[in-house]
Amino acid sequence: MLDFKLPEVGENIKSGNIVAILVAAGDVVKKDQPLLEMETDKASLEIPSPCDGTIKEILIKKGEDVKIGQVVMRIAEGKTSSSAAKATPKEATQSAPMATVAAAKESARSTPAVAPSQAAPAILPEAPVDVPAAPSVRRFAREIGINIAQVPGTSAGGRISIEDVKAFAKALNTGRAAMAPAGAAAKPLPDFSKWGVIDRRPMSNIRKKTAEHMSFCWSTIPHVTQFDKADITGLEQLRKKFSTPDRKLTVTPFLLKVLAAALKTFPEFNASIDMTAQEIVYKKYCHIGVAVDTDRGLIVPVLRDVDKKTIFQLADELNRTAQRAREKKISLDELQGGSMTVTNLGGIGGTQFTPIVNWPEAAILGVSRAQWEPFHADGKPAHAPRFMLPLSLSYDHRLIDGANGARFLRWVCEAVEQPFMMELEK
Ligand code: CAO
Repeated sequence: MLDFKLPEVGENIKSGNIVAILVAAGDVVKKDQPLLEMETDKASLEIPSPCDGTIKEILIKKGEDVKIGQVVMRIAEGKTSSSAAKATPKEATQSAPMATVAAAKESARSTPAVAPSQAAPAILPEAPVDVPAAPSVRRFAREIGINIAQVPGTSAGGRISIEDVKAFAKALNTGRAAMAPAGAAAKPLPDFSKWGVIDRRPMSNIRKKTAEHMSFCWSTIPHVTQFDKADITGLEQLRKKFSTPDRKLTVTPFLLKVLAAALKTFPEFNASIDMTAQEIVYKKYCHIGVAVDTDRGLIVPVLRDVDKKTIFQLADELNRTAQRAREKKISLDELQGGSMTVTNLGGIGGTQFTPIVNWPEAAILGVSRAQWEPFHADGKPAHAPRFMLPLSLSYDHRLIDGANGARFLRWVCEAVEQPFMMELEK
């Protein structure tokens, strides 16, 4: 008969509150099967059985504060007990839960977070012990295939409730992992007024949607950003030559045209990854989103069939669309169905930036401000300066390999460096 004592569960933890007793007298238990749920002021955890056996007597009650080392159960050890279970009671009771804690910590360190769409009970790591959730909540999350470490807690101190787990699961099921925005809301901010005057204002709808969508894109897509520069000295001459007061011709429509051709050459950039079906969706159309800065925030209307339009047509459509976006005239339909997005911050400034891929697209082209730069051919003294356009391509690394990311961007650079190849009218 083993007098099972409440084992050591961590440094400086002297006692804990029993929140649930998971077995009854007479139950046959296996080694490592949870017997108790206990909460300490540092963590919530399950106390596993040190051996195979039969519970003979339970000496504590739910809600009771129990000291480390106190005998909590009597267990008749079964014949199939492992060597660990046959160790002296002291060794057994002290080593098992510590191993669980250590394993959980190790698991939390070494196992990457499971992507929401991939969450499956079989591959879920044990939640780290410092995730603030009761064992019953952890168990519920485990049972429905949710990694508790990813669930934002909405109770005091970010504690995770069963309702939080359900809300998270619901968000996953509807394909909208609202994890990040909920998490942001869940984590209480400090009281900033302690340090000075503050002003709180409600978020606009655009801000809410942008926050939710950006968090989702950022947490779902493994991003890589590739940087390059295109020599647009020739393009700049062409642009100025054809720009009129009636038709503003900027670098953006040229890039749209080049991107349309690049998407045909590199079909994996005009694709979406479907992790659920384990398939890649290749699109045969070429619709490109353009990020527009409005006084209400960022809007990304999509220009349709960019490959079939001339640069002049694209310039006109871009100007009209940007204007309509700023006048709140863009419909929901116009914001959907993009193959890829271009975001040009060059009119504002900056040397490079790392744009976030606009899910479910696979890539986004960031454009920074073109600048005149000295040009040294073969290490010789500088020739006439060249007008260089910094480009940054962020892409979904699940779908696109780094070498293809570099090839795609180089291709784009070389295409804009040969503006005489571009057909303005066709
Ligand atoms: N380098 C140098 N100059 C540039 C440039 C660049 N990359 N891009 C634009 N310019 C110049 C234009 O030629 C124009 O010059 P002039 O005033 O002398 O005619 C001026 O900057 C303003 O251009 P624009 O930005 O209005 O025009 P556009 O067609 O290139 O861009 C649009 C249209 C809608 C993309 C842009 O107005 C806009 O809203 N950009 C912001 C996008 C944004 O917020 N992105 C962030 C999203 S988060 O990733």
